[in-house]
Amino acid sequence: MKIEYIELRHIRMQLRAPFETSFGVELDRDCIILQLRGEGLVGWGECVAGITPGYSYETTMTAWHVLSDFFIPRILGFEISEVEDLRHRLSVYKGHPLARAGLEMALWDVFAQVNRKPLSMVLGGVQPRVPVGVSVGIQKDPETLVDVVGEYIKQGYDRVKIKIKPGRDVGDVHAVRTAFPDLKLQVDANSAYTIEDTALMEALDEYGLLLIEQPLAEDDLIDHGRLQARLKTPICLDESILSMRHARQALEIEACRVINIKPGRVGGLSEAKAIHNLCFESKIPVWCGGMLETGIGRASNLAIASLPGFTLPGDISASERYYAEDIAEPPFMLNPDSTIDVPKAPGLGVNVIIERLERVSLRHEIFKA
Ligand code: OSB
Ligand code: MG
Repeated sequence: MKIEYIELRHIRMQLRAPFETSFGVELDRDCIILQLRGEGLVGWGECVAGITPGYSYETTMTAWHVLSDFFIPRILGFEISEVEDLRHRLSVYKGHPLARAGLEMALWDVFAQVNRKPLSMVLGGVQPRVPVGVSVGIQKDPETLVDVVGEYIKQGYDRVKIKIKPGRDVGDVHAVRTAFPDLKLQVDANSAYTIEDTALMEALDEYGLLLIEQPLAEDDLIDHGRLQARLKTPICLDESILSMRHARQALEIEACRVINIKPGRVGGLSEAKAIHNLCFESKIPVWCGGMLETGIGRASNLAIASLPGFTLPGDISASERYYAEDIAEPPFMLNPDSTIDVPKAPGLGVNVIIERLERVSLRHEIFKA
């Protein structure tokens, strides 16, 4: 298939509620939506790099630069017959996994449509619906947090993740655990601690948490291994795992017992699948993380989360939890058993509403072969 046309759009979507993590507060969500055309078909991708380098060193602007100046020229006008061709052509460049993954998603969408199959089936998915939870940002105080968590439980979420940071950790966990003794509860520190905080992690270890996500720095597998040896609670790595090799090495030194797979962070769905396969063989449970995606990225997350090793609930919540109006239809709804259905239509299986997309666009650029 010859890649004839690629369009980039920097969009900004207003979040229904501010989302606070250890690296900052987001009031709205920026990302890049990619449209790729070839063989008369249109594929969509979402690059999840945000406006600040808080989660990753990549930002919406660096992703725009790397996509338009380096990645797109490597494939525009070229014959790409499978996703591996794209990966190979981009392999001359280092890093920038979020940018890479956005482009790869659009290509997966087109190829799945060529085969008239839903993306989940093309990836090897087996689950028609996937277990999901909700990721709750840091709130004004622990009382408010308990109210917010209670509201999500009422909506039907049976697993809740709360964000923690120094000063807002054991107290918040204590409050939520006391209010909801049987809740499947987990925490995410987004790398806000160091090995010096081991005593604090040991305190969290007493709350029956499902897992503790990314407590230490992203480039610190060794100390994660030391910390894991001291805890009953599984450590789950997010930011530390950028590739299949990182996953293998993390498991080898027992730096974690669970992995959060985000296709963006690892450079695309292919690498995400490879990490899943490794973990599946090693009996390491995985789950699909989220980056506050629009309906496009959410459809892709549901597709990968349908693979058999995704046994823990993902950070894939209903569309209405994030945005008043999404750019794709139909919206994803929560089932009463805390699951979301995997799209069944060919490709990503969602319809992008162009008029809504244009309304949230800050900038767009078209590249033609
Ligand atoms: O660390 O998992 C994270 C959102 C943005 C950046 C990083 C993270 C998150 C989330 C939100 O936790 C998950 C979601 O999309 O619901
Ligand atoms: Mg995380």
